[in-house]
Amino acid sequence: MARRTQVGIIGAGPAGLVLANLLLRAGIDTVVLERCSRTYIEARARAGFLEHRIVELLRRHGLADGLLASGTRHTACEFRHDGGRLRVPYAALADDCAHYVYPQQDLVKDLADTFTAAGGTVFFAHEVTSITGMVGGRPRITCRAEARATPALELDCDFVAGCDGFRGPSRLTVPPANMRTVARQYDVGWLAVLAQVPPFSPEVVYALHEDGFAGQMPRTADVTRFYLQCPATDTADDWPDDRVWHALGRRLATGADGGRLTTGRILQKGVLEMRSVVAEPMQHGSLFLAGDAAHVLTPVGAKGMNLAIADAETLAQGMIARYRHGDESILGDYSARRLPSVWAAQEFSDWMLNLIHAPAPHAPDRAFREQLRLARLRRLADAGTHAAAFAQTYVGSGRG
Ligand code: RFL
Repeated sequence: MARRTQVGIIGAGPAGLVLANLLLRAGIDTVVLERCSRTYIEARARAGFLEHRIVELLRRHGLADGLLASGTRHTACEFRHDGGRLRVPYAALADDCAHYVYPQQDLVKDLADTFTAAGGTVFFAHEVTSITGMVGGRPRITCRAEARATPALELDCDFVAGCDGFRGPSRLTVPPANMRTVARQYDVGWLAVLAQVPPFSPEVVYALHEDGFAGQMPRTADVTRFYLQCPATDTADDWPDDRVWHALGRRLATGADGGRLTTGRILQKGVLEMRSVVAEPMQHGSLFLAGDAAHVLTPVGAKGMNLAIADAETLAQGMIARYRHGDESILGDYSARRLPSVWAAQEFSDWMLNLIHAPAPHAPDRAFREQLRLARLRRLADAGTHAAAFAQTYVGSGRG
């Protein structure tokens, strides 16, 4: 089956669906191609923290109703270390700007519902297998349908938006000579755990412990995400549920007034590779990358989904200027406009990772790095300009 559209979007994650909604509203014809089923993407639990500026972006475009109605506003986080507890009231330090916690899958569902209700087309269970004609030709996206009886689809378009995540085909289609990939691999893993239990504290808790970092990120009243620093070579099998709960209790120093850690059903458990990658430039001919397709971060600063949505807005502005006024200047500058924010987020995540990660047990500079961590914590405790700068970057109160 052949079809034609103005903008072909690969991927129905936060980046692809925000872009799709903004283009459809502007009267630009667009088709979204998604490898997975609708049921699957609307249940895929990942992120939860939305920065202040991203909540405002979604609100401005009328895409924030669900998150404003059901999300939770977060204004402070806590660092624990060696029996001590440091609460950082970041909203108070950042002009009352706050995070909203709203599960990524709920946002994806809202965005998909809004798009399809407005007449938008998503081909779910269609996997893109090739993208051609990006330079000097007519872009064509080819997909195969999961259902054998459904014919393959060929989509001709003016532009391709590669919003297909880190493992999608878009970035990999670009010859390395035209797009460089800058990466850092951290020598640790994070066991990410999603559990059907209420959070032991209503706020995010980061625990710096000699065994390694542990964290709690509330999601909903009865679902909580936890993280445990672990060797990069570990797998979920190395972490039976009892070991997870024991390590969380010990590292997070729960009990007494540290909060009551409720154990319960573990819904999801897996070791995340701690890696950061940026593709530069984020464009090749008629192909534009947005979100994880162009850059991934460690989950430390909770920035990935936020950057993905900000990319999508800038890309939409560029496409709208191009179709409405023949103005290609924003599209031409897309990469230059987005990369400073991407690198600012990478820098913040790296800084935070060095704050919360315990150095390896046999690292020759372990004692030195431990003292650096404490010095960083003390600077946060002093509610001066350093803490204010942390708060503004953490909550995303500026432009991004
Ligand atoms: P997504 O969400 O990965 O969506 C890409 C979509 O493309 C589809 N796709 C294809 N479709 C068609 N054909 C193909 N060949 C395709 N290949 C792939 C995929 O099925 C998918 O639906 O990318 P997007 O839109 O760029 O969004 C990025 C975010 O998902 C990601 O950055 C965040 O989840 C990262 N992240 C967090 N970010 C935050 O801002 N705040 C957080 O609190 C936060 N917590 C997290 C996170 C990521 C985590 N994991 C699983 C790595 C917590 C975790 C545990």
